[in-house]
Amino acid sequence: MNTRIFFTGAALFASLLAGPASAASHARDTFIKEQDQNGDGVVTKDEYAATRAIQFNNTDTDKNGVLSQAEYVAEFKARLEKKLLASDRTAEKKEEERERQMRQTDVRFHVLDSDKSGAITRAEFDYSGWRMFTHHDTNEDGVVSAADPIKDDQQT
Ligand SMILES: [Ca+2]
Ligand SMILES: [Ca+2]
Ligand SMILES: [Ca+2]
Repeated sequence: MNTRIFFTGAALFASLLAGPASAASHARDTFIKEQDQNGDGVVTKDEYAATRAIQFNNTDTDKNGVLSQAEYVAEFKARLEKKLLASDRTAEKKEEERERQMRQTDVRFHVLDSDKSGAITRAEFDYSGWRMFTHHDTNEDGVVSAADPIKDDQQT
């Protein structure tokens, strides 16, 4: 197996899932900020599994056990609108950002829906989540923290 190709592919996949990071904060730090529930700066596997489960259940608004594209997009849009509300960018810039992000969200949905069934199952959701976790846990100690060295291919 060609590990270099694997890591490049994994990084691409993870950056697609994580979405664009602002210049000021790195994708790893954004990940920690969003997933660190007890605020100790460290994301453990248990903590991550717990927040992912909550996120899945909150997104699955009709509670049928899978995420439709509409549910997935709605969940992301709600978070995006909150971020845009807090941003001091002009209305025009916000609209540009909204359009760009929503396009990317559609792309992400189809990446996550790996068997192209039209919905994200819990297994597909968990798989992408662990891909992201291991992507950020570069020192492979089972937690994501500031101690994880940032790889060159993670700069986006
Ligand atoms: Ca934590
Ligand atoms: Ca659903
Ligand atoms: Ca680590």
